[in-house]
Amino acid sequence: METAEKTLVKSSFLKIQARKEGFNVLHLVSGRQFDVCKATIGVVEHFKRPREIKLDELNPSMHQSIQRLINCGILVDTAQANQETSTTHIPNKTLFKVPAFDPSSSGSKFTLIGIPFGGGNAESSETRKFPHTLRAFAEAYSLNLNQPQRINYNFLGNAGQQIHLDEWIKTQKLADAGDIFIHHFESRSEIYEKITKIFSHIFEKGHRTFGIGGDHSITYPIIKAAAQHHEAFSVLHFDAHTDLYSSSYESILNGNGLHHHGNFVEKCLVLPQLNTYYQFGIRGVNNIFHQDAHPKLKIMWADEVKRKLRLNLVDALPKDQSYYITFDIDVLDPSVAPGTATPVPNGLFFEEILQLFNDLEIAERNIIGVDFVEVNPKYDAHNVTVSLASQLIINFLNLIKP
Ligand SMILES: [Mn+2]
Repeated sequence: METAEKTLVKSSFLKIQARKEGFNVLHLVSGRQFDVCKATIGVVEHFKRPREIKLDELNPSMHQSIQRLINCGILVDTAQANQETSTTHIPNKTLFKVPAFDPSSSGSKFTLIGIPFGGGNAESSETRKFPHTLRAFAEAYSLNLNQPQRINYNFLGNAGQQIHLDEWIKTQKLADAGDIFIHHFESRSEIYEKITKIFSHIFEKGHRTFGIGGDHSITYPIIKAAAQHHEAFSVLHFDAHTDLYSSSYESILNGNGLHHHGNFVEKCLVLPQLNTYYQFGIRGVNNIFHQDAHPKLKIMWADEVKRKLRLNLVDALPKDQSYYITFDIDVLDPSVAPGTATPVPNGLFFEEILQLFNDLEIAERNIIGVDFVEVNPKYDAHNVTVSLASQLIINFLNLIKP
């Protein structure tokens, strides 16, 4: 039997309020609430400073109640205290009512995971609210991806094609890992490291990930995690922008600066595991001087997508390799997706996006992960963009081969 000697400390993420009878403890990381009695609060306060304790020397009822406080995250083992916020927490209601993700499971789950972080985009930090907005929208419309027989696939557009979604649902392989906890005192570098760590654990177990941002800076830490567990892959990047906009003082490639939402692709391009970085939908005056300047970079401009030009680029996508997909909502035309910080006119329309997915044969490819970024609920009147984003996210779940 392992020794039960531990050093425990009260979690620093508790909000304790006195009630008429007893106390209410809100755990700020997990969002869970507990009603407890005065004696329990006494125990919790005893651990205001770290204290050593031998669990098996306690009387059984005290042992049990301390174990319960540990399970609820109210008391923390000091050996793990710095990991308290580097995990995700399953919300009471999961997104699209899919099963909750079990971090100890291995296999081939498609794991939804919210990244409520907008600090990589100075003008649009409110992208951090999208995971919550999406969850609330899905809940309000009772979007349920747990019952395949009830889905009318006509809602997807694209001639109502049911491709892979039924199989994901029937095999119970969709899972919700909840949102990553991000505290406003954490630095950007700490947050990016945390994202890499959390995604790395999921990739390590053989799962696929579906990251829901957040601004586009979250993509590099995810791709970095993917590169730790996949020997070689390419990226399919849908965006109005190349996200290669480093200025001379942003010396990110020298390792002494941090990337942001508009230059993270530069960091991806130097990863040895990255084969080719394909971009689709690039357009507008902010790209007036941009071209395929890097040997790993291939751009299909918005006009080429619309007029089905340069399809040889699509034909050249190798079938025998893995792909990671990153989708910036601003690849769509601002008239259909206004809720984003850096809209660019002459974008793609919904049908054109679906056609492009068809041309790229995404449904037949091995996709290791997807992320969906840059929806800013602040600029989104009447949930137009959130509604379209929900639909596109389900389109992706339908397209990706289990
Ligand atoms: Mn963009």
